[in-house]
Amino acid sequence: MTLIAKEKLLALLLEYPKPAGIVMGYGTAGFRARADTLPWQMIRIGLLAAMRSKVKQACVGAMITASHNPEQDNGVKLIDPYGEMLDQTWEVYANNLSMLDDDIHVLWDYLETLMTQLNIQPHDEAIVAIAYDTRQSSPLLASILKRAAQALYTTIMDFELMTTPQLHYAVRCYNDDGQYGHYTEAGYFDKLCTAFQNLLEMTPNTQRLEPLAVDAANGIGAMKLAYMRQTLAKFIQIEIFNDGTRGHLNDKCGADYVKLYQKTPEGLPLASYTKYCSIDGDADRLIYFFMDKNQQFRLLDGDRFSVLFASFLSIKLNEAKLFDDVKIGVIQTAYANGSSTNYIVNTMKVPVACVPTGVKHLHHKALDYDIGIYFEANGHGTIIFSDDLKSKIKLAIDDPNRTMEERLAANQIRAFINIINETVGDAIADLLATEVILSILHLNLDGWLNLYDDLPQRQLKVAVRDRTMIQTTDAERRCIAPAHLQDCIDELVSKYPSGRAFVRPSGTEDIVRVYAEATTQVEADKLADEVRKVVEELTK
Ligand code: 16G
Ligand code: MG
Repeated sequence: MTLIAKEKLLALLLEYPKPAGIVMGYGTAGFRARADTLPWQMIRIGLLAAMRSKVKQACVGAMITASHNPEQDNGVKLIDPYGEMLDQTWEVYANNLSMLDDDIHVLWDYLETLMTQLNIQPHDEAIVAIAYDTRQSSPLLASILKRAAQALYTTIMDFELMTTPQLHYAVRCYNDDGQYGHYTEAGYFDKLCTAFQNLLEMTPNTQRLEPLAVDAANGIGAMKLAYMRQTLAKFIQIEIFNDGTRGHLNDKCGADYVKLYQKTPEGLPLASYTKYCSIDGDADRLIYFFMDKNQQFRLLDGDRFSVLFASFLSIKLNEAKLFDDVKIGVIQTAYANGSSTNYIVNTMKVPVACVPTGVKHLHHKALDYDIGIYFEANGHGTIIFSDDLKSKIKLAIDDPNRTMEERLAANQIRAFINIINETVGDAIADLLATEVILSILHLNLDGWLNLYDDLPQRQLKVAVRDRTMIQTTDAERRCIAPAHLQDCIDELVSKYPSGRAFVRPSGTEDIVRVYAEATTQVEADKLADEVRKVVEELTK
């Protein structure tokens, strides 16, 4: 049997050889590169997916996407049984496999060593769920991954076209025996749409929802939103633009473009709607925006979702008389605007934790709370609710000694939980959650934006000789290497009222990122530039 596996693998290695000298690391969001340099990597990741499934004795996911990157790129990341990102200790195995050349004996030896170490057999059962985004390169890459996993006696669930959060959801549901929901696409949409509808219908005096124009980045989200658009037409008019029929994926559109360039995407009718939002190429990021009365572009980013979601949940917990029994918290990264942190801590009285960049860090920290709300400023985030919280809500709903108002609030929280995709940030789920809150709290985008004023900020990229020279601590807010860099930054920052700045090596590009904020844009720009100069000087 092992011989057959070996033969199958050998055939794959011959068909998709590893280019000489290529080096690739499992980064913050898996392997990502130009699509034509990826086939060999799919063999390794297919093997790893099979091994992971055997060890966990559960289904794992493999998502093929390069998210907001251009069409010619692609990537792959693995999803653990609970719908979360691959365990970090396994990133090491991914990197080890990636380093091995096409020698079947060496590769097989490594697999055998790993199997002994992990106490698994080649024939142990394995299930891998595969899905991909709309990139032209995706089906081929998926088929290679599939064949590699099958060589290790793996059953494949082939979901084909799906958003990243959909696959996370499907893996979780499959392993949860349907407790979290049904793992099919219909199961996912039914859960979200039904919860949205329930929450609106049970709430008295909701505000009519204004039509929403969605920039779907010419990606997979457009296709999936089309179904939702129909199902929810009675409640909200959702119009989909950049649906892939004309433009290119993520090209001058999508959440990353809008956030990065702080401007409207191409392909939207800008005078016609009061509300716009952009999702990214695999629909796990969401950004809202609108044109104000002076026709100025106004952005609502990830920090704003944290504020909106935490406000709503705090209000409902208070109404349900549950606030004091529940540990609610917001998790941010150093990129969160200082004003948002200030507003959440001082006005809303909700604690904020800061963690390093990357969804896995935010997600992990969010598990410390009954309600852990996490968003990166770039629009990637969700909420996690503890089992204990869910039981408390259920008890409150059924408790005849509670007032109608308390029970209604508990019921609203329960319906809201069902709109949220707890496994990972989900643009479609977050969009529905946002709309429903705006309707219940009678907010328009202007009112939401006016909850607090952002501090002006500036981000810069600095090219350095070796970005690993920069080492950080305290959730990337302070530098410990090179020597004196932090002292220099501290001195520069002290000259600016409300000034803040930090530097960190990028996890996705060969550069160092500088962030600065201050009370005016001129000052934020100046501070960023001064920090850039010391970074350049000390990394020469
Ligand atoms: C990846 C991360 C994203 C993070 C970004 C930072 C995931 C799924 N994605 O795209 O969360 O904001 O990297 O990039 O974790 P940087 O290290 O280049 O600043
Ligand atoms: Mg994405």
